[in-house]
Amino acid sequence: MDSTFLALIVLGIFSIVSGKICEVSSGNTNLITSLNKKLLRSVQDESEQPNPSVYLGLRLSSTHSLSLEQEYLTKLQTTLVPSLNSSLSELKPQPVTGLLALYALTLQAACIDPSTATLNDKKVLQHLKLQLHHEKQHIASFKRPLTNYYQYSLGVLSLCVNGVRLNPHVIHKLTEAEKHGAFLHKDSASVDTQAMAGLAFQCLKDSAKFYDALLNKHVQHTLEALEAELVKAQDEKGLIGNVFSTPLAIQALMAMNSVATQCSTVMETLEAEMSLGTFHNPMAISQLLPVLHQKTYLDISKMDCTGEDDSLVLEPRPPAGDLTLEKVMVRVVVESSEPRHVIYRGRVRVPEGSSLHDALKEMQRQKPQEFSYETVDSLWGPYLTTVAGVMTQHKDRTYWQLIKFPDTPLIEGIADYKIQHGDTFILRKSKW
Ligand code: B12
Repeated sequence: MDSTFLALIVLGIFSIVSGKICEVSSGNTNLITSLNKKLLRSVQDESEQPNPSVYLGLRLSSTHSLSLEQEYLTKLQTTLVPSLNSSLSELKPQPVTGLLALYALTLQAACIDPSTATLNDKKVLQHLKLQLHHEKQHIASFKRPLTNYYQYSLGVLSLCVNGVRLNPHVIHKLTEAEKHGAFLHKDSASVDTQAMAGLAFQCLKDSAKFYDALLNKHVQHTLEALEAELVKAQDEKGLIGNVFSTPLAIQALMAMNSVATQCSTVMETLEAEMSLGTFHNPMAISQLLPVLHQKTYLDISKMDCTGEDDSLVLEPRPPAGDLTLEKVMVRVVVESSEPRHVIYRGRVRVPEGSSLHDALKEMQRQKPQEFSYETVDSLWGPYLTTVAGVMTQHKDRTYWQLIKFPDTPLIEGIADYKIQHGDTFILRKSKW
């Protein structure tokens, strides 16, 4: 038999057995280095809040700057520990499932045994188990988690990756949620949540020895359903959901060894988006980098922190040019719900390339009596909470939805969306 033909057969069998690894084309590997450097630059930016997901993105890469990673870990611990301690205090407890899960993964990615780390004198993993218990109780009473199913899945993933046996009832609640189509982002399917749950269920499948046959069967069914949903959602450009959910979805499909993923199409699209600068938010980069390095969050359990490539070096940044930018007009309509009515209508001129956040700041500066807004910090940047004195709250499930007129919801937040000439935005108080 011809040797090339044999090699092709072996490759074919290999990809069927081991699933597909979605790789960047060999001519574009410079895009990976450039994203790694972008993420490393963000950790030096004092105006950015330390973000555990960013640390995971750096750790799951093949090249490192070990000294900068170590510095970032220290910075993360100094900010996260007091904040988690206060959220977990018995006086005024706040649900922090997602952040706690990311913290436990951070410790593991740094090769610090999370089972030895404590918060308020209790083990980190113990806290996480308790958070999931509260989430489960909340679902039993109110038919939805305390936080959301994305964080619930992240919690399950983190405990599982840390080798902890989960309470079967906690797992069962997640299989039920999947079955009843509860993984939503407002009214449509949340690919990010399906992907995070997919990663969690793959980990549970790999830990089958901890659970009984019936639960393992449920886990297997849910995993198959999630794989089918992710594959079905892949569009002609290879995207699953939108450009920001696709990296997590690909991570999940890679972890599942799925053979149905359209790898070359999706990687082509992601490479084009990387070249366009779409991935500039550190959180977005942090969820994409593992894919580019053929890793998933499940690989955190295998990390041993030895013999790592320490060759990632940042060149000095070129000085920013002194550009005089043209000004563009932006219109903002603020709408309240139930009944729907306009509570404010305004316009403002801002330099080209400004963000929606810049425009809101300028509107507030010019007319503080008429227009004001408030934000809270989050891992994705500033999250809009109050507009024109109207507040949204997690407990009543309201939020300010960002819409580009007439009806296109933005897929980025106020600080990331770059204004285009003639943009009109609707800030609509909505229910999720
Ligand atoms: C749940 C969720 C929501 C919920 C949050 C409330 C809830 N149910 O808990 C709701 C439906 C309200 C929501 C709203 C929005 N979301 Co959302 N959301 C998520 C999701 C699935 C999980 C977030 C989470 O819990 N993270 C874990 C915890 C530990 O991190 P955290 O930072 O503390 O979490 C808080 C913030 O992330 C904040 N939040 C949620 N969404 C967004 C979006 C932005 C831009 C910001 C700054 C903050 C933010 O709410 C979280 C809970 O308190 C993520 C998916 C993902 N990959 O992260 C998308 C995601 C973050 N959301 C996204 C978007 C675009 C939005 C909106 C801008 C949509 C819109 N057009 O209005 C709005 C935010 C508008 C605003 N007011 O600033 C994008 C962001 C992409 C990007 N490049 O910025 C993501 C990645 C989904 C996606 N693939 O499109 N979201």
